[in-house]
Amino acid sequence: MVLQRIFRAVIMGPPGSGKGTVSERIIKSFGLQHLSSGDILRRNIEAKTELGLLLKACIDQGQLVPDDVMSRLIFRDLRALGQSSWLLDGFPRTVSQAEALDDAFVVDTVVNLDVPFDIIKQRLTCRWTHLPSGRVYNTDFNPPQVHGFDDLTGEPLVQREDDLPETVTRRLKSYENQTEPVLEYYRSKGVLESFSGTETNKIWPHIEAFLHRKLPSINENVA
Ligand code: G5P
Ligand code: MG
Repeated sequence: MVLQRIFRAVIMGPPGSGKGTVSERIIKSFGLQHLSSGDILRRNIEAKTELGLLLKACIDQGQLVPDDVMSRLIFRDLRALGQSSWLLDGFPRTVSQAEALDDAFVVDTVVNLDVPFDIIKQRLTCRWTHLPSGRVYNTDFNPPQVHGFDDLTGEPLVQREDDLPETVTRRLKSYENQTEPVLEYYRSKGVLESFSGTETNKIWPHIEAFLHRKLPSINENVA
């Protein structure tokens, strides 16, 4: 599908709800640019800068990175995308981040993945990630063709340190306290669309149909 007008979307959901997995499908079907806050942070950590050390400390403890640091990093990358349509994954995660985003860009829609916490805990213990691209695998759900290696590049996969069970519990707590209010923020603006379920393959057709309905109406507005 070729977009005729700039379309800006956010994907939200608890840690491990499938934001990265669903984002991959959205960008493939709808051609949006994908920006993941977690991937940006992990690339900074890989670069072993002073900032990277601070970020690693927050992430390993299952805490959010301070709003000003996160916003600075994400807005720099968003500006670099210019007039493209994009899908933002993992940002905003606090009401103050949502307000900062609203000041800078119009968000057309927010897709929220509503997946039970017990399902999430199970999934994250089996996740393997290709750090340079952010591609995710799962030994049960979507295993790589060769165990431990990325399908496209053949490079090694790693398990994220913040996927340790006690860190996952802390991440879920910080989601409840700091990120759930963002859902209310977007609900009151009338742009939130929630999709509930325990399996990505069952949720996906609903998201795809929703975005197909949403995008033509945006194109018509331009005509
Ligand atoms: P991240 O990197 O944004 P989280 O915690 O929001 O991390 P995460 O862990 O990346 O989210 P996800 O993207 O929602 O999860 O889920 P995913 O990777 O697609 O799927 C999880 C696993 O389940 C994968 O193995 C996948 O294959 C599998 N899976 C998917 N669907 C199914 C299914 O149907 N069945 C099964 N069995 N498996 C499935 O953020 C990391 C940290 O960075 C900081 C915070 O410290 C955060 O904790 N951070 C921020 N701090 C401040 N502000 C922000 N805006 C920040 N953004 C990030
Ligand atoms: Mg992710």
